[in-house]
Amino acid sequence: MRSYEMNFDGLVGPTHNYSGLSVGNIASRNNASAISNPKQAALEGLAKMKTLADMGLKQGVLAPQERPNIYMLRQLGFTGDDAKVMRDAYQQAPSVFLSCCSASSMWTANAATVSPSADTADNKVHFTPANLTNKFHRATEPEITSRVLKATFSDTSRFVHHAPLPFNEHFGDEGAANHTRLCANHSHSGVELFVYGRYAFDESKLSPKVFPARQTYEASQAISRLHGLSPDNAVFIQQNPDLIDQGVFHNDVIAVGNENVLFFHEQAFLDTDLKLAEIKQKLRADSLHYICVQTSEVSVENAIKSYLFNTQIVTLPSGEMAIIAPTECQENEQVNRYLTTLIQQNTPIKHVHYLNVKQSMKNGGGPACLRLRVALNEDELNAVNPSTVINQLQYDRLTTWVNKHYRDKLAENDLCDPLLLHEVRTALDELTTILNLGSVYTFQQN
Ligand code: SUG
Repeated sequence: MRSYEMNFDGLVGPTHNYSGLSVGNIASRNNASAISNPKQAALEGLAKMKTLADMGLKQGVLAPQERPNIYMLRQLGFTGDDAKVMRDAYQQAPSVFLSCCSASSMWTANAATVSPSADTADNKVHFTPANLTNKFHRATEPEITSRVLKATFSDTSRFVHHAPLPFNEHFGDEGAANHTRLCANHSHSGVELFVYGRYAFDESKLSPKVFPARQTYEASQAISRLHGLSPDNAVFIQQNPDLIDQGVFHNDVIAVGNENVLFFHEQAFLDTDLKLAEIKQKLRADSLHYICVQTSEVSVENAIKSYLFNTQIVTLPSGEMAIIAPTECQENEQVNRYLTTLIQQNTPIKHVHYLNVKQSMKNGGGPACLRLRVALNEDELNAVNPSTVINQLQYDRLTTWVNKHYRDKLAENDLCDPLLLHEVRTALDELTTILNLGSVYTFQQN
């Protein structure tokens, strides 16, 4: 049976804003307090999904979350009606309030880790929502993420949904942003690469000094156990801690894989040669392409600024691969030169497409951050909630929905406008009908 990679992009939520919440993520910190345009952000995201669908790729969408997160603010002691909760929180604890307004669930690379049925012991697709413990604004995502994933992949005979790992930094898990799968092609069992930033239970090991390592070795190991992977189809690699300290807060900022291609910066990992040899030995694929970018070709600074590695490498229906890059890669002289040369070389990557996702990029989220990869065989594909699949009809409906409900300007003090919460709930209520999700939101259940 044929298998495909399907990308599920996060629909940008109506409160998309710049609050500088992510220490270690340079773009997020640099754009703190900038005025955002949620409508443009959501339309850029939808245009990206439509472009990939039009290229003949399987494309889905995952719903955003309800923000401001009134429930969390109440849990933290704010009382009264919703308007009072928002006003008091903004006045008394502005940083906490802003954390409860983030639309960060849009970066679905952090929604979960997914292992395809070709790799797992029970031949089912396994999902573990990421606990995202390192950042408070992100640690509030997993519960609704889990509901959205279950509403998207509801067939329990094919899809297994695990609980997030324990909510503790020892098991800090950032999902697929630190997970790549290599395989001869998607129909074959593969080798899953788990990239972690530190060891939680062994302080003698190397770890970053300036910025946090969000993913632990122990978390990656737990996911691989839960998903029923055998030691033959998992490889654990430590991220270079010096790069985390330079702003590489997830592995997908410095490496990306697709089928038999691993595209990475020479400084991305520790023990690189050893790990590349282990992958080769476990994969047993006839052809494996390691595309290692030298520092002399692209500096780490330019890689971070342009998000060269936060690109998506996709296999086109023709069998050739294309790289989907943010326009920042085109605008960066060194990176543009590199990509122009890359597609002429003897690798499967033959095309480069530039997409504008600037609203997301300003928060440190490139094309690859916006998507969750799910490799599915034809039967599994048919079991996906069809309303979450992007085609012309759903694209048109979602575009109309965004234009109807989203603001085109959001400054910090707009976030405590009680009308905003009303707008968000009205929009999300309508969205659950468009995507046929059922009542996934808490406000729909009360
Ligand atoms: O977790 N930014 C996100 C970006 C996530 C990118 N994802 C991947 N690399 N896969 C983060 O740092 C910024 C929000 C703010 O500052 O308002 C933010 O959460």
